[in-house]
Amino acid sequence: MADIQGILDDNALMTRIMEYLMLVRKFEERILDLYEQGKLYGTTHLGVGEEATGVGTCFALKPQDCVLSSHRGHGQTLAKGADIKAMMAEILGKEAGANRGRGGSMHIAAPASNVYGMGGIIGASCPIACGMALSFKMRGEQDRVAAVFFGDGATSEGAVHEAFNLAAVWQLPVLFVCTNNGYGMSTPLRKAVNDMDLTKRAIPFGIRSYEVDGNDVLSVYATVSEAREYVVTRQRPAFIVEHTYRTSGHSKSDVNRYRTQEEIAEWLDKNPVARFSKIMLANGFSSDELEAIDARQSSLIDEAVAYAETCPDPVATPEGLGMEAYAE
Ligand SMILES: Cc1ncc(C[n+]2csc(CCOP(=O)(O)OP(=O)(O)O)c2C)c(N)n1
Ligand SMILES: [Mg+2]
Repeated sequence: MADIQGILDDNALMTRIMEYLMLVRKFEERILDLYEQGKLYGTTHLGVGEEATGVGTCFALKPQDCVLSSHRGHGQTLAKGADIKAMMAEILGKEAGANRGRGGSMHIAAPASNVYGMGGIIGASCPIACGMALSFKMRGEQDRVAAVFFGDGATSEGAVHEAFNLAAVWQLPVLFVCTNNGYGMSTPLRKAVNDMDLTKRAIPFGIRSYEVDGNDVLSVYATVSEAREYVVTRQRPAFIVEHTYRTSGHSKSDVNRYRTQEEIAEWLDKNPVARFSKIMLANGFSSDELEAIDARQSSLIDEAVAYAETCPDPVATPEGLGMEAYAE
């Protein structure tokens, strides 16, 4: 595994990780708040409790690496560097949004940060990641990977297995990242698969796999760094299973009848943000410093919401219907 001590000794990196864990958590809590005020269209899928997966993974990537997300990708998109104001405006359906307000919570892209979009079709981003990685290979871009996030439920989708096969046969630099939160909507993983060890999904394709405690941001960072190194030096895909849990519901229509309050409480105790705060305190940061980070991140969210709320709504015209559906 890559060097965790090296991260612990890097105060600037530690601070940035904490900033993003807090930013992602606060961003999603505010989205919930805005949703409950009736300010969002459609639904939204929050990853409260899963912050360390997006932050740890995207921090281990390089700026030139491309990311594709699933429906639960706010944290990943933010951590890869997407503009928070453009994201907030998108979620509020505004013309100034990342996708001009046409995509909403589930379809945010930020090409300037090499984030090529979240998406609602489970598993469908995996073949797209293969196409991206193929383009890197054809252009001779050796130090570039396509990282694609998907859930445990998606691992039973044909598209994921087809993408594994293609990536293995064509030796593509794809980092397949499974955020295993134990559920696909209300279906627990134990009822969806015969063998809960998802790393075995990579075996038939000869793909190297890794697994990590997805609530431990430093382990995620170190594991993804190691996997990325393997992908670029060997020019082969890798599969990472990050074990985590969403304490938020599947989406806004989730009434949580499929799991117990005890189970949720148990995972609230493993909350990755609080867990990393303890690591910061044990490594020389003061509670005043943590409070200052917390306040700064709250201000960023306040500014993003204030900005988004004043942005104009998109104007619907017949000519505009196809806009933003295709790249020009
Ligand atoms: C191809 C496809 N099948 C079914 C759905 C409906 N659906 C939306 S989210 C979801 C569960 C996905 O579970 P998982 O992959 O574990 O991701 P998580 O929601 O847990 O992050 C399903 C079945 C869909 N969007 N696309
Ligand atoms: Mg899941």
